Amino acid sequence: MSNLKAWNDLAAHAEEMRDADMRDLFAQDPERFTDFSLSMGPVFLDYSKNPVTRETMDRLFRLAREAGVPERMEAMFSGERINVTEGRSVLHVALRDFSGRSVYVDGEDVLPDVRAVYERMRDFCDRVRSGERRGHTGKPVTDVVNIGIGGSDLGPRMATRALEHLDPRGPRAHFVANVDPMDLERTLRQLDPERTLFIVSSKSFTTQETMANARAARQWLLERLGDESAVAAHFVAVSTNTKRVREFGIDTENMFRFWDWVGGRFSLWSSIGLSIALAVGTDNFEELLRGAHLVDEHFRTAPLEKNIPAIMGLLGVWQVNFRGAECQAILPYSQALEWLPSYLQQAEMESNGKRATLEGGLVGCHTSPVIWGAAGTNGQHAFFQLLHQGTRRIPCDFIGFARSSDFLPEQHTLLLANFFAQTEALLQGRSLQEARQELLEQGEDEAEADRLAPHKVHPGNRPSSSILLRELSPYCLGALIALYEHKIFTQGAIWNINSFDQWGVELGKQLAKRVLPELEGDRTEGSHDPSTLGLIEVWRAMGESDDK
Ligand code: G6Q
Repeated sequence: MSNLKAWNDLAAHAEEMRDADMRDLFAQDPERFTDFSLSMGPVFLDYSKNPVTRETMDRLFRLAREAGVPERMEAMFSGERINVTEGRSVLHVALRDFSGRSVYVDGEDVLPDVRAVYERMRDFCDRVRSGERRGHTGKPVTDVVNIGIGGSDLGPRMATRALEHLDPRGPRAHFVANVDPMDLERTLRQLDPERTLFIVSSKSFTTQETMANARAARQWLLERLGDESAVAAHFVAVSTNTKRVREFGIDTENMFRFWDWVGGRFSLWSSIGLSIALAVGTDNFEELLRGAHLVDEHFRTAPLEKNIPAIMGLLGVWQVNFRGAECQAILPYSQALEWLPSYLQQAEMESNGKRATLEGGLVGCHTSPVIWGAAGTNGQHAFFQLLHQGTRRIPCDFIGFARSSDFLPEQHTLLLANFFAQTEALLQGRSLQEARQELLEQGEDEAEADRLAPHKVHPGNRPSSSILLRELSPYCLGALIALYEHKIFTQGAIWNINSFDQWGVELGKQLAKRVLPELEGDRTEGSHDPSTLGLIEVWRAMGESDDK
């Protein structure tokens, strides 16, 4: 992409913009907020607090066109195998397609199969939730445990935590991911085996952590219910791998399928979302899909100039490649979205943390920034210090819901006051003179004001985007997640990388398999680097010693 004309034009423009101050840009242009904001359905994006001008945006739109973003988007929606390293289509959008169109993979419409699985899922969830489908001893299900990791954990976990307040009568959802036995132990400790349903969620059904936790959970259940036939009532599987599910001992009657064209980190819309549907109900789950579909249609049809996810992607490219940003903060002003930063960390960094181009060359520019964040207002009392006064300028996404719930609505207003005030403070900052004046007004003498004022300077001119959604509903949440999915898509297309494979994750899976037999045995092979070899030896010694 650095050989594209638009890329070089942007580089030249970035030089001109190097010292641009957003406060001046606002002062010069009374229409700035109107021109640099967009609304679509329940979504509103304000990107006016980014260091861009009309010219910047025009050049970014040209870059998107030269890089072929619209064509790539069409290739995705039409089922082409755009995941070229795994030879797969990328069709999570098909899972939430309510348009009535067909979606073809190898000449076959996939939607009838999608609907059939979805109907089975609906029927199953409705029967569990109504108490019709019970446990082995006849008791209704009160607790659901999703055992999965990565994409088979973070999506369902994030969405369930965001929405579970909608149906307090639904079963409680628990999530076990880590192979650290503490994760499973802490969860099982709270559960009654007669009332617990385990969902083993794994696309491959070979993932070490998930299989270990699933085996241990089955053992726990058998020890308590004492009957092999209890497994059928208490275990279901979500996977693409029927053979492995059968080998594990789960009847495929109790299996919910999905397809290789659904990437792990994009799979919450598939039967991987079973825990969401069980916790909040199938109508709410469908609303989640509908919200995402709204954004899919927008992404596919809106011109780039009005296309919210495309603009989010382009702003990121501007920040990373032309303004030197190394990370991106995700700041949901919603406790319900506390898992969103972790979820987006995977979605963005696993998708676009790549250095090989589609053709196998080196990408030649930075790709995904480091994604991190936490729910506001908690973050304000922790790392916001660095956002305001640190040496780096970190682009921030502020996310909030306009409407409050019925519980303490005035406190919701307080939450949003913080949201808006933070974006303003990042923009406006506080000058040395202002800081000094304030100190004098507080009664400090001149010398003390001079001494303290530099510590109170906030440089301001720090970038943020604000996403305001109408309310914390499944529909709005679905829309929000899809916005980020398509932002990621846009950036991957511009960087000319494959956003849909994850070879870096695969390596970890292989390496652990190699080390395990050595730890289980009593000999360490010489085939490690000296540090790894040393660590294994120290581990053995520590384990065997009686020292405190
Ligand atoms: C996601 C990744 C990865 C994956 C996990 C779990 O896109 O591929 O996070 O979801 O490694 O894999 P399984 O679902 O196959 O257990």
